[in-house]
Amino acid sequence: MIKELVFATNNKHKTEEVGKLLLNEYKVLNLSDIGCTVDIPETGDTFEENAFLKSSYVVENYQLDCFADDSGLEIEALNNEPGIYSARYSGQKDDQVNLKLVLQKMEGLSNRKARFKTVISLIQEKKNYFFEGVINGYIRENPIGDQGFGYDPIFVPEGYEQSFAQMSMEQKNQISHRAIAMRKLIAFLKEQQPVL
Ligand code: ITT
Repeated sequence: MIKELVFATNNKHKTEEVGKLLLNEYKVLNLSDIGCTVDIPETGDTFEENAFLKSSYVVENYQLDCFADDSGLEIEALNNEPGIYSARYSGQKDDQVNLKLVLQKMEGLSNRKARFKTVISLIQEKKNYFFEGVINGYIRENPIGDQGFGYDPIFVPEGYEQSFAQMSMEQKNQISHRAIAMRKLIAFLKEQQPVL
């Protein structure tokens, strides 16, 4: 029987990406699947703290083992902004508005270096484990592509010509920050249960 694993997220795109990566091993349940409609407060100062706030909320309120990711875009020329504020950089949780604000702040800047980062917190039998994934790239002058979410239309990974938003989910899942962190999580789970 296929096992279930709770992913503490309200973000449907994240659920879909991660669901594809765990396809053969686990059925992924997100917050709405377990009946949690709360937007868990992310009041930490780091990706680690925020990921842990989300996973521990589920453990405390639902008594279920769980993992959560906190992720974001770090732009060198903007002192690593938007970073942990990626989801609400403009003050609104609106991908289009946030992306436009980044482009506006980057106007005329020649250093376009950026990276996407994900930190996953997994809580299993009351113990917390972190897994990290990073992908380097650069910020385009203008958005392109209609796949993915968030800042995907302006992020081009190192060694590629296409933005994340021009890639299929399968392509993005080969290389993305979230996929790198998830592969570490999957390896960890497999080590514990070699039959997987
Ligand atoms: P949950 O907290 O419910 O998981 P969220 O969207 O609020 O969903 P985060 O707090 O981790 O997630 O914020 C991450 C933001 O960073 C996200 O809203 C995007 O704006 C951006 N981001 C993260 N990963 C991304 C990716 O793979 N592609 C594009 N943008 C991404």
